[in-house]
Amino acid sequence: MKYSLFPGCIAKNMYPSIEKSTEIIFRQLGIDLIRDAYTCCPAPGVIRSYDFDSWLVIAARNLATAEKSGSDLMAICNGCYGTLHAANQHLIGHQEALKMVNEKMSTIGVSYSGKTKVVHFVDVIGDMIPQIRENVKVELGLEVAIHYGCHYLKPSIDPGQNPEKPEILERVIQAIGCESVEFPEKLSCCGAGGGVWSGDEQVSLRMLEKKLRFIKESGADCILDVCPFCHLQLDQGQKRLKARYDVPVLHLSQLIGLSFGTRDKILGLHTHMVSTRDIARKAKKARREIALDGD
Ligand code: 9S8
Ligand code: 9S8
Ligand code: COM
Repeated sequence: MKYSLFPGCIAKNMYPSIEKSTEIIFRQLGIDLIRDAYTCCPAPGVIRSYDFDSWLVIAARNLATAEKSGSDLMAICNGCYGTLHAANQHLIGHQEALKMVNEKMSTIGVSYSGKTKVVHFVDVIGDMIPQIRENVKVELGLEVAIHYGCHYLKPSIDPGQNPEKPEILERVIQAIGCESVEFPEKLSCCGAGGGVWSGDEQVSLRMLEKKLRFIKESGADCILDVCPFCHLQLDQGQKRLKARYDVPVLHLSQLIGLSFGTRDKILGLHTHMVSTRDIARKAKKARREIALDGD
C-alpha cells in the first residue's frame, strides 16, 4: 500500500515534529510515506461553513494531487481527514459537483476523476497492531488520557468508530505497553475547532479547562491526541490558562515513536509549550535499561 502523507497547515507550520514523527514510525513499520505537494485541506469547520463550493474545489485539488501520485491520501489531522474524506465522498456521489470542480481546476491544468482513497493514520495504525507490538522496544507504562477529537469521532459521514464508545486508541495504547485512563468528558471537544479558537478565546479556553480539570484529576501522565489542532489547543491553550495544569501533550506518532525507541529530541518533544521532561526522562531510563543507546 502506498500512502501519501497529508501534513495539513498546523503540523507543517507549528508542530513539524508531528510530521517528522509520523515519517519515522511508518519507516520503522516498513512503510515509506510518499511526499506530494499539498495545500490547506481546507478546514471543515471553517471554510465549509462559509462557502461550500470553494471548500470543495480546494479539497478537490488536493485529492487530484494524490490521484496523480497513485497513493492513498493519509491524514494526520482530524480536520484534514474530515474535509478530504467528506469532499471526496461528495464528489464521487455528485457528478455535477465533480464537473464544477474540474471546470474550475482546468484553469490550472488539474483534473480529478474520483479515484483517491482518503484514510486517517489512526485507522492505518489500528490495522497494524501486530506489527506495532513487534516494534515496541521500550514499554513506557504511562497512564494516558486519550483525546479523540470531534472530526475523528463524528465526521460528517462514515464514522468508523462507535462515537459513544470508541476503542481503537485504547487498543493501540495497550499494544505499546501503556494504559488508558478514564475521565469524564473524554469524548468531548477540546474547544479549538469550528472557528472557536479564533472566534471566541474565552469560550475556547473554558471548554479546554473543563476537560483539563478532569484529566488532571484522573492522574494521567500525559494527554494523547491524533490531531495537530487539538494538540495546539491542549498544549499552547494550557499555557493561556491562569491555573497551571502541566499535563504534557503527545500526538500519537510521538508516543509510538518513543515506544519504538526513538529519542525524545528527535521526536521534537522539547518543542512543546508544556514541558514533556518527565515523559522524556522515563523513556530515557527505559532505553538505558535495555542499552538501546548511549545517552
Ligand atoms: S489544513 Fe489548513 S488549516 Fe488545517 S491542520 Fe488539519 S485542518 Fe486541514
Ligand atoms: S476537537 Fe472538537 S472540533 Fe476538533 S478535531 Fe481537532 S480540534 Fe480538538
Ligand atoms: C478542527 C478543524 S481539527 S475545524 O476548525 O473544525 O475546521
